[in-house]
Amino acid sequence: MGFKMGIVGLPNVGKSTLFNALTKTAAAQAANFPFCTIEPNVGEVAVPDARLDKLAAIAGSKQIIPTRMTFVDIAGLVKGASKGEGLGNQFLANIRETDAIAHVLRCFEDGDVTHVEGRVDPVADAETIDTELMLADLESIEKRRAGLVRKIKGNDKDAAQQDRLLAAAQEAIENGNPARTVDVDADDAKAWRMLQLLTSKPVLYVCNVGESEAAEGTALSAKVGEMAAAQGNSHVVISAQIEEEISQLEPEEASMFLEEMGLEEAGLDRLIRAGYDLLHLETYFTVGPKEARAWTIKAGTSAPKAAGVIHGDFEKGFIRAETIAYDDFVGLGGEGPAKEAGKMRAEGKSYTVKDGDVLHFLFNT
Ligand SMILES: Nc1nc2c(ncn2[C@@H]2O[C@H](COP(=O)(O)OP(=O)(O)O)[C@@H](O)[C@H]2O)c(=O)[nH]1
Ligand SMILES: [Mg+2]
Repeated sequence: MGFKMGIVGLPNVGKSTLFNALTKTAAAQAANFPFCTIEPNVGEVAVPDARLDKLAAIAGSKQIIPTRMTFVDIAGLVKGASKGEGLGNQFLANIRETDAIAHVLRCFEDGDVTHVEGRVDPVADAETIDTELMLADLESIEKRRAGLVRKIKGNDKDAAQQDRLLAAAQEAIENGNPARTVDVDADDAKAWRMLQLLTSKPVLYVCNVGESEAAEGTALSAKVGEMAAAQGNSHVVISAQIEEEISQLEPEEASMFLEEMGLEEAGLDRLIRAGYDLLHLETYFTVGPKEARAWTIKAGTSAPKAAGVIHGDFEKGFIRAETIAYDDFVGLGGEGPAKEAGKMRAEGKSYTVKDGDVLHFLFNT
């Protein structure tokens, strides 16, 4: 499946610093995982999950393979981007392809680092970027609606549906609200997603604070928090610079460093998990002596579709999923004891996979 988060924000707010730290730390943490930077600005990171290590320890798995998320460092967003300033349309195309947005806001004061607007004001910065994205959406909505007129006259149902959804987005944006504020019926959800509107993507604000401020946050990051809450979005407080330093340390050194800074865990772990929550993602596991592996699904995914994440053939030939809940697997001490205790369930096609399920799929080839 592969979920993708775009890192956006004004220039010089710390996007690349964060992206580099993110990918380096993930590479170091997931020693077993063939980490890759796909392109200079695209990286896959392991999703930290302590449950996977526990399962592997119980089953004596030789290899641990975490599930992954993709991050993209999207440069070129400046005021006027929707009119082609900066990298203009190129960055817009990059954002379209993501599932969600991590919006980095500069909350650190540093006279040596130029702010494009000459002042540090994360709430105003957020508005600048949101405005550009809304303008870009508006332009594409108008173009697309014009292109649909003829099809609608020809009674094309899909075109009518698209137009209805585009009209709803247009109305929201014209009132100053991003497309994500539109209530979409379940029947329209797929068509809505296919529209790929920039402001329909879920967003998470990332407050980049100074090194000494990561534990407590600052007055500026608190303001961002208020703004996010008012919008129904979430935010995380991170110091990109600390994260970069951590990414260069050995794991033991890193935990000592975190303690010194008064931090419980690396901000990157929080960021990745927040992204996971934002996208309503869940994890199921496959566990055996060879490997323990985590797989990502959307909440509410059926067993055959979950099997399809591993391989299309698993979905096509799905027979059933032998299922053990995570708590049973760990509480009873593994697959054998769980089975003896009657905690291994045979689940069919209509089963909705639950977060933490340990699954074994049976399928026809
Ligand atoms: N003081 C300070 N400088 C930072 C921090 N994060 C990034 N920078 C600096 O800000 C500049 C721009 O950072 P960069 O990550 O390239 O920003 P981007 O344009 O958003 O990708 C670089 O010189 C960074 O070293 C931070 O938390 N504190
Ligand atoms: Mg950059």
